Amino acid sequence: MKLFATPKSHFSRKIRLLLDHWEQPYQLIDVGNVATADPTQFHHNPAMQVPVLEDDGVVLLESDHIASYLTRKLDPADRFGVNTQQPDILNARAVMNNIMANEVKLILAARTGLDPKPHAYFQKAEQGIRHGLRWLEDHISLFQATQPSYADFHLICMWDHLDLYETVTLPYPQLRDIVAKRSQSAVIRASHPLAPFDPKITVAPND
Ligand SMILES: N[C@@H](CCC(=O)N[C@@H](CS)C(=O)NCC(=O)O)C(=O)O
Repeated sequence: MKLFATPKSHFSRKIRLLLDHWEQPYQLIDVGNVATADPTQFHHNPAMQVPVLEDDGVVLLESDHIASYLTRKLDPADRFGVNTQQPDILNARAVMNNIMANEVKLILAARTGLDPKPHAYFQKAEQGIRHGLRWLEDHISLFQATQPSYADFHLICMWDHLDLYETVTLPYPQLRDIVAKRSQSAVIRASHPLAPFDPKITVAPND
């Protein structure tokens, strides 16, 4: 099983956290700079994004589709609630995906030489992040179950990435507390965006 990703990719970390909790061995392949406009660098994903999963001849794009596929294959009882149909959890996950996508817009604008600040398009993206975070803070009960869930993993990936890039200030004490509590786990810390790729599972591109 191969996961094409980058060490800092928050969308890829959603999958890494599932695989790591299932103790499933996999090769983690760093595709390099995601601003590159060449599908071959992304295992031929025409969207030119990570994560991409390759497993037993199956290639799968899109983090939540990958999570769903892996759950059906490795964890049919779905202990992390990946395939939940609960509207409030699905809404929380949509809000988090939107925050993360907006952050990607802002980061890639800056990385490719465009200052996002004066543009209404990017100002809306930043506002989308702030409104989303406020919505999540106001729906904190969705994250307070005793057992960690895929929604918790998603929150951790989103939060640590925002914190690292300092995209916005983070005055959301309840979200911060949940992430801090969950991050006491070594499994969760192992995929922090600043943690090195585990050499046991890391291979160079093109291997
Ligand atoms: N909807 C996609 C989003 C993936 C995504 O945006 N990944 C980022 C890295 S965290 C990326 O590759 N961005 C490159 C780009 O958007 O051009 C998913 O959930 O897999």
